[in-house]
Amino acid sequence: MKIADAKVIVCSPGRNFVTLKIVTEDGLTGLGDATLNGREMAVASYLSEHIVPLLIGRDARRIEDTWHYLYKGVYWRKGAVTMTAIAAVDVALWDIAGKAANKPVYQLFGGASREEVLVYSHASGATIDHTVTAVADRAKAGYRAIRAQCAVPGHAHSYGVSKAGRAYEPAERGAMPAETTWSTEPYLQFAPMLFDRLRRELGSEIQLLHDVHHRLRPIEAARLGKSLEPYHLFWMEDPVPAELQEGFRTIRQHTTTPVAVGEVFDSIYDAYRLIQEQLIDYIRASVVHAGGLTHLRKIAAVADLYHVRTGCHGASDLSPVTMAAALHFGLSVHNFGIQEHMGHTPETEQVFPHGYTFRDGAMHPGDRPGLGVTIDETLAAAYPYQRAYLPVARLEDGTVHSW
Ligand code: KDG
Ligand code: MG
Repeated sequence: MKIADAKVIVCSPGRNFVTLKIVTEDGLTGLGDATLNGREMAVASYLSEHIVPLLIGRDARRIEDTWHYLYKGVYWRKGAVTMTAIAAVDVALWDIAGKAANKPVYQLFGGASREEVLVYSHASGATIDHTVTAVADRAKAGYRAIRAQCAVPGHAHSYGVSKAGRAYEPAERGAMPAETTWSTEPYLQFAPMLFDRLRRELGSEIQLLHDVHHRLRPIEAARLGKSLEPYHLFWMEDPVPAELQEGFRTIRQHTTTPVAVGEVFDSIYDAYRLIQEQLIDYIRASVVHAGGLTHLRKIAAVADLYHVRTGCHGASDLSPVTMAAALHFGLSVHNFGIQEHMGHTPETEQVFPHGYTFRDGAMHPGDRPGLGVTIDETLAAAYPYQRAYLPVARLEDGTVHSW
């Protein structure tokens, strides 16, 4: 089953996506997502210039060998661009493996460990009232777990708040990134008020999540976690930037609010100390940015030893190909925790027809052979790439801060 062709498809049905399509001599096709938000063309070029020529003629069944050939063979290991490119190849090969076996990919991973994949949705608002309404609306739509974000009064640019009436989409098309301002103290005072209202109005059953988006220092995150304890969050996400894994010890010493981290991680090496020292509760590494299904399953296996569960990133910049792969992973992996489901625009759904489904707050990857996702290349061509950047954050005095 030799690889006969591989090509990179870049499209922008509402937002940019990079997709790798691999075709075998027998005519089987596999898709892999290679989207790295705001740096899409770096991965597209890495794939087409450096990886596609290596794939032609390789045995598509040798997934593990191909992973190491691309990881160790490059000499320059790790990094978001490299790991996203490797992930695209890996996921496309698992798609092909499923089709060759006439089985959904989760059946190649030991089968289903559960009946459904619990997902969480997003809700946000410009005020607490708006956020309470938005969370209640998501609950009415069937979600049992909801991430709540709210603009801090006087600080219009709080993370995760959608612009009136529109789905939240942080990347903006244009020549330069948008600039936003951030102020820690008002946020720390405000966040518990938000969750106090949410619990009083919506009760204790609904699972509430919150994303701090790397904005705090360890002692500030410890204070936030402590102040949120009465509202028993499912998790507090990315409380601090995680380059400094030791920083999580401070958070852990002070609070029982569960901690989730890892959407920007590219491999187990970003997370092993967090996992081994049980400094986190959920690992958010994703199929697309952490080396594909092959490597993410290894991360999950390490995490399982230390009571850490999975909570994969699933924002709109992770394409339906990644969503499908994440659902096959989530259905099969033993220590699954939750899967993010932000959803996609109708244009994106049309470009990537898929077999996964949502019902009563949970999803299922479906039983089509492979991943169960295709790409309509003619439609994709109608949405050409448009440069877009994630915002940059500054403190009120102009200092650059983590966005
Ligand atoms: O590309 C960046 C987004 O995916 C990220 O900002 C979304 O933090 C995010 C989340 O938890 O979904
Ligand atoms: Mg996040």
